[in-house]
Amino acid sequence: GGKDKIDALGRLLTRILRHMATELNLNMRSDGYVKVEDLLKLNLKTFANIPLRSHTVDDIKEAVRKDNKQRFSLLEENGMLLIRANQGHTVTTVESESLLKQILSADEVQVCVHGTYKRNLESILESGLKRMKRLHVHFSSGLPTDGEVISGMRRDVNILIFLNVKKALEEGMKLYISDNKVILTEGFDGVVPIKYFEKI
Ligand code: HQG
Repeated sequence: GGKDKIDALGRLLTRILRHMATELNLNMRSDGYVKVEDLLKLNLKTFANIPLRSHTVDDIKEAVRKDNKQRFSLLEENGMLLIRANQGHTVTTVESESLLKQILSADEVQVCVHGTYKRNLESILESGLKRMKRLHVHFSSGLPTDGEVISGMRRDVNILIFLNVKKALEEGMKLYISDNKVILTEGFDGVVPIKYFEKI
């Protein structure tokens, strides 16, 4: 039905806007925005097996509006509609400073928590939190209550690692916040060392 179609479109948009811009030769700005009209010309199908080309601008707007983690932003500029993913990128076209707002004081942050899994804990305690394939390590700026969906961590995580924001900022770690309130950092060379963990 219509919901599945939009859900499938949203998932494809996530993949394209976070991971595929380079290989698709998509013109992406340093703040992550691409033209919706360029997107709609791509020769790809959603997992509902519907060609991207048969979707409309209104479908895109609906996918953005209905996304449960507010993964996307729309921008109208010079009569042109642009779209971006708010976080989660692996493509190096985007720059932290253009995509995100820098956090300058610990007072701006109530909670900063990374969600992960027991199977990763030993390795994390050995080598710190790594950004892995992404440009940033992801943290949520709030805690999930009653299985509620929250941007910045997956629903099924079973380990929470809290960041000492004050110490991280004091020692020069750059922290950023995305439009959907995910806290992001490159750490130091892609790693958040364990001395910045507050509690687990
Ligand atoms: C783990 C989803 C072993 C890390 C979520 C995570 C988030 C280590 C995985 C967003 C490690 C990386 C990002 C180490 C980190 N040893 N494991 N040293 N350091 N890890 O997908 O944070 O639904 O790149 O804990 O909700 O899981 O896609 O990051 O388990 O917001 O919008 O390595 O993706 O959002 O996995 O998820 P990821 P993530 P969306």
